[in-house]
Amino acid sequence: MHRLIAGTALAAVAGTLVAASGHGGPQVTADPAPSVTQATSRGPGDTKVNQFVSYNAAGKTVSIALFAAINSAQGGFNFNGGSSGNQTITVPLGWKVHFDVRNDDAIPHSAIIIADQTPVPNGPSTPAIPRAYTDHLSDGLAPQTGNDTMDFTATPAGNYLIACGVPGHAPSGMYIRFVVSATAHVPSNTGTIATGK
Ligand SMILES: [Cu+2]
Repeated sequence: MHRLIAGTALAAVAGTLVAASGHGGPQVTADPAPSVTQATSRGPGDTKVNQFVSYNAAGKTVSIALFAAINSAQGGFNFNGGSSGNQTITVPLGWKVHFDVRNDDAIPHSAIIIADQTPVPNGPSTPAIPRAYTDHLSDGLAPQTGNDTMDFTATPAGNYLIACGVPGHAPSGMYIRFVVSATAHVPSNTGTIATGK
């Protein structure tokens, strides 16, 4: 009940902000300000954090579109514009997580969630959360058309990395941060995020 009340209040605030500023959508920037204030209503019960992340608070589900090499940041070695750990996706502990992973690049890429570690492994192959990795982990999803999904429950709480499993890519900067939080009430996405798709 607490979450429902908070969500309704935030939606009302977001609607007021959109109406006042005159633009029709959320702004995705590198600004680390709480992205939940940019949330706009997406559908019954759904809240959009930004163009990549949306969630259903009542159902405790979050859907994340993850694009490999969405732009030229870090020479293409990025996820949704983030690289070398400069972007963080946070989800509440116990929520159901759905990733739709797409490779926009001319070379193969993949994705896997691993424990936060330094240095990042050359060819990460051990998921820290069961089922949190794509097909073609080492040889990569096909250039430009490759995609796969990852569906898992966000547990245990902790700090993780979303890294490319193709050897050499993660050390080249192809990783962002993923946090399973025991205290967050809703998902968030902060740091360096692509402004368009
Ligand atoms: Cu890669």
